[in-house]
Amino acid sequence: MRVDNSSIAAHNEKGAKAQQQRFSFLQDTIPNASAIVDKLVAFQVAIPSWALGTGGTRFGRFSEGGEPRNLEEKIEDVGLLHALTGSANAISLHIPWDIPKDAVATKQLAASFGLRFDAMNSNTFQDQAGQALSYKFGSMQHVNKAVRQQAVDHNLEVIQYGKDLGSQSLTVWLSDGSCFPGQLNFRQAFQNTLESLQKVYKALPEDWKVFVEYKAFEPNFYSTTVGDWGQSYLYASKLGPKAYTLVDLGHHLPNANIEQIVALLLMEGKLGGFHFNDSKYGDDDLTVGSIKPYQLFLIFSELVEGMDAKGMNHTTDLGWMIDASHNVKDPLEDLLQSLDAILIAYAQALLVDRKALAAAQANNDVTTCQNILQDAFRTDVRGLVAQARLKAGAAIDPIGYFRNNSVRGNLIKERGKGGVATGL
Ligand SMILES: [Mn+2]
Repeated sequence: MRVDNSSIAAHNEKGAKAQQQRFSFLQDTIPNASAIVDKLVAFQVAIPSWALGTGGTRFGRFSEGGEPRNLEEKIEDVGLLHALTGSANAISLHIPWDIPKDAVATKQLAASFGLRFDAMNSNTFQDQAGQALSYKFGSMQHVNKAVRQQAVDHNLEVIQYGKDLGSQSLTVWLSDGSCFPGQLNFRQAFQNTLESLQKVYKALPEDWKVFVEYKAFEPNFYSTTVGDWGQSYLYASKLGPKAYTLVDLGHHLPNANIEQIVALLLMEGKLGGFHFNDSKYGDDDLTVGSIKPYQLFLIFSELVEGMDAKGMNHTTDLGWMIDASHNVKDPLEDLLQSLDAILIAYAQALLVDRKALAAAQANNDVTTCQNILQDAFRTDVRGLVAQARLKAGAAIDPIGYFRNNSVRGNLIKERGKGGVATGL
């Protein structure tokens, strides 16, 4: 389904007066309110194709109904998110779940919603029907050269699909590792993985980037071959200038200082992008900002400071993506909340008085340092984010629109109750 502009205009008309009051108060109290709104309008986040259906656990899955049944419907759903928020102008595909039958038509469909194709994702963490060799004991790290080559060939195929769609990056997340001590020779596993990644890197088009995503544990529970940012940084450094580390917020051990990791990777020019989500325990795939909003703000604060120090473009110089898959919420509502949380944290980071913070740091005035950050974090910037949506022609209140216009009900009517998105 497509959201028509007139229904958004009708929705906004109802909320216009309250929003105007909210924004004029913010303009009076925040010196650069309009400049922040412009930055929020420009900021875009990619939606992964696998977040559009209800997620599951190994215990069960409870379908929401009206879920996208194919690639075209996934593109429609991201088009819907983009129409309602103005901040989701890209979709990230996963191969083999999203193989386009006709790349030209797929590209045209996406463009009709104002969407482009973000990073392509390969999959060597599960076996596909008819696959010659198994990834049970890893893919790029595998002791058998033929398995490693199969994983390389799959990634080359993913790059080709991406080229056809106009994508410019490949994300490689490997589940490779071991479940028991002694199972793996760590150095050999690293070398095998590096050699495999080098073959993929060689096939990368000139204007592409490859993101090496790390994860501390799961599905392997003793060692992971790309287990943390240090290991990812090693691979990315050895591969070359087109290789970067990708930070997925849920892929750290508990209490990791992610903001510091981000600051150092940025400093070294090796931070490629982000996967947003939140967690209480591990890789819980909860909505970004739902558990630890202050951490999200601190991460954005480092990103803004670090990117400004390097003269980077906030919107285009890093890859921004949500990576979550929800069990108990409507997936589209969850993504609307995610986009909102990301923009709120970004807006708060833009509020930080950098000069005052640098002066307080130089004086070892720890109390003032903390106050400067918390002043920004405790500012209610929701009116700025809503103003950005209004300016972009999107909905002041996306979830309000979604519910009042019975979007899920219409999707169920169109697609049925039992549809399951591919890959879930
Ligand atoms: Mn991820």
